[in-house]
Amino acid sequence: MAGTLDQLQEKIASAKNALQKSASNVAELEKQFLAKHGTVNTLMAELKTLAPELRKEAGQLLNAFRQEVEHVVAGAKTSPARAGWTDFTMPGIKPNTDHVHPVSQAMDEITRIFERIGFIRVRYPEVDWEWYPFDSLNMPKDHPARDEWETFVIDDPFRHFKLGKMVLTPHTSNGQVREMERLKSTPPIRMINIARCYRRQADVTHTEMFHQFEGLVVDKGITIQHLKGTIDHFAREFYGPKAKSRIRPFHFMFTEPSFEVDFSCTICDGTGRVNGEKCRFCKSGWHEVGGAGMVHPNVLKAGNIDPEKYTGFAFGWGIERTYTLRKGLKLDDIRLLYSGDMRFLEQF
Ligand code: FA5
Repeated sequence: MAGTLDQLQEKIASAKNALQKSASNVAELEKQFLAKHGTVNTLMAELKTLAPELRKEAGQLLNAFRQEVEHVVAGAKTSPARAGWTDFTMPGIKPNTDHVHPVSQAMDEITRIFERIGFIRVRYPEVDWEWYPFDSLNMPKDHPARDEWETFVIDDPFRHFKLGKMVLTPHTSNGQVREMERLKSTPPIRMINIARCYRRQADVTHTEMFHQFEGLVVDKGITIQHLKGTIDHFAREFYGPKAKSRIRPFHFMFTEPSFEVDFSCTICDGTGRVNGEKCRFCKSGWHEVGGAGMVHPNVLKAGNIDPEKYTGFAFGWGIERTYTLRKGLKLDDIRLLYSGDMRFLEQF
């Protein structure tokens, strides 16, 4: 019996319905609709049952259906859930893993430089009783020298009657007497203390949170020569073989004598001139990075070490400052280091 166009259209409609509802993967779709005995070919075979004058229109309907099937199968190929497979050769999406922050890189490098010459890396609290950053360092209560450290004080209901108020440590020197206590007041001491510090300061060369590294050496017969030798060693290791250091007289309550420490400029190699003109990075050939000196006898006493038997030196420098003086690292504003701006940080 000859088929009718209506019957064929009904069959195509139910096949389209099955196609839309199908959640099968690519292989199953191809098998069900496009294979030799699949729906498309089965319907095509019905063409022969139609009267010749109906075949042209029926053929167009069937071709449209085939294209719809092919479109659905092509879509399924790009959908991993329907494709049933994954192309592991496709380039992946690069994860934004990034890298270690420049200040952390500097801390690792500084640690290694000092560990190689026998220093031991330690860490002490960033929130500490004022005894450690002040009183134990020969700065009695209410001494005006404390003002220089512009310290954040913690609202602490448990104020210690001997150790005083709690503060955010404004310098790593709070580690000096803590290290003497850790070693039960028994030299030799060779400490490198790297920590965050906090001060009420914010401008292009200061941040409220910054990092310092503090060296402390105490033993019999320690002199300024040991201090200068250590500073020179650090300069060469960190800035390169041509780097030089110099110490200038200064005043700290916890060292006597005290010095400010400068490193030669890495742009003009300490000459102060580039191509006959004044070096625009340093203007003088030198950059100041922090303080140093011979440990004051009162500090040794606060750590229960006999200043008649032992002497020591200490230094404390800013990591951000020390790092940004490296060759090619002209940083107009050190606050950029903590801006979280990836365009800036990705350069390091
Ligand atoms: C001190 O903090 C002394 N404790 C250093 C010291 C240690 C002297 C041991 C003697 C013996 P000063 O306040 O100068 O010193 O700070 C040292 C360095 O820390 C500065 O030269 C600077 O490089 C860095 N620094 C200080 N304040 C800030 C700040 N707000 N932001 C960034 N870096 C800072």
